[in-house]
Amino acid sequence: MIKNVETILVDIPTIRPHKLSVATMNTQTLVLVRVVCGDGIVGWGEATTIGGLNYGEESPQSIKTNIDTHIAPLLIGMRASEVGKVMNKIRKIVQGNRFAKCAIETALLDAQGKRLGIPVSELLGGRVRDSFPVAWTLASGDTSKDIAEAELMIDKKRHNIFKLKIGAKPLEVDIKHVLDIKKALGEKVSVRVDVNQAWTELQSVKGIAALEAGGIDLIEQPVKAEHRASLGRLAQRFAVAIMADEALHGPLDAYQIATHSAADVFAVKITQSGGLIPAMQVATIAHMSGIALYGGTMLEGGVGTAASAQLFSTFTDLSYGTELFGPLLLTEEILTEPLAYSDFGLSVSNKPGLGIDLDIEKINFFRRAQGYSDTIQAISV
Ligand code: MUC
Ligand code: MG
Repeated sequence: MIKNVETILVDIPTIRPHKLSVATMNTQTLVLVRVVCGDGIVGWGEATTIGGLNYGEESPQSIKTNIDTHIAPLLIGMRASEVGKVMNKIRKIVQGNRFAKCAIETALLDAQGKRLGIPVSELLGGRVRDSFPVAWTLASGDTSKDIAEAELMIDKKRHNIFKLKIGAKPLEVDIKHVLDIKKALGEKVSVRVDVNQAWTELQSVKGIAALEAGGIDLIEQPVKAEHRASLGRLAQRFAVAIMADEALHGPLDAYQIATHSAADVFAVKITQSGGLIPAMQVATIAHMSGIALYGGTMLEGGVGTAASAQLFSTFTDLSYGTELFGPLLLTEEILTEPLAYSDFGLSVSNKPGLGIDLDIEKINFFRRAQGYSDTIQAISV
């Protein structure tokens, strides 16, 4: 039986300002969800977004409020082992709120994996890989700082795929920035860009032509999410791969984008899809339509990143790799044992559930004071 659902806002500074076209992040607010079950098992979930309401239509505060007020009461007393029934009830009664639903589903799957003694990947049909490449986002806003950062990552064998955040500056400035970085890093690394919807279709035609000629491998969400026909025209016009990110809010969008041939690659994100199961459906639609996959992030901390990793390990195609670097952008680790990054990739835990333990003291230190309870107690299972 589900006994208790708790949401915790944890503010962790980033290692440097992270500049996107929609926001500059100096802190990331993790929304952690802890589900306590009658059999003593505890499941953890996370629903992190980027920059308050800058990126998506859910903020850390709205996720917390909506879980506490509207979703948690639906769960209490239901059988924790019946994950499908619980999520079906939530999806029928609660409109929208994909990020909040993702956190709950993650926590239930973590608990169920622990109950059965198997990793979440095996609840989702089984992993086909134990590790995968992880890209790093260069977003300091300064070309020479970005080059130095990339070189350090290559030396440390941490990353050799780099995504550059552009769209906030004039087109010519952004293009020069990207091509200077590509020239400095050379042929051995993959350089990609994420425009985060900042360009019009005409700007995109100009920008993508220059980026393609300069050897850039992937163009992520150049135009507004709702301008699907534009995205499709760009995908058909250019040989360089065009990826849908913000346009992809779960299986229905995936189906519509696929039927309109409006992208070459999908950035699959568990929160944006509304949970691990809908994200798996997004991937299935991609597989069936010949669309390639990339494992995306909303810059989650250890919990959401571990959950994404469990899911992405089950994808038969992951040809563009992943960007599951969220915990590495933060100054503090909230897991007792950090996720295993090495050899330009991430190894997926094969311990039960998400395969992680949380550092309760650390969480209590960085937890946002909420008026009614400043600390949470460790629960031993
Ligand atoms: C996005 O739009 O893809 C992922 C990596 C990063 O730096 O920002 C996110 C969001
Ligand atoms: Mg993106």
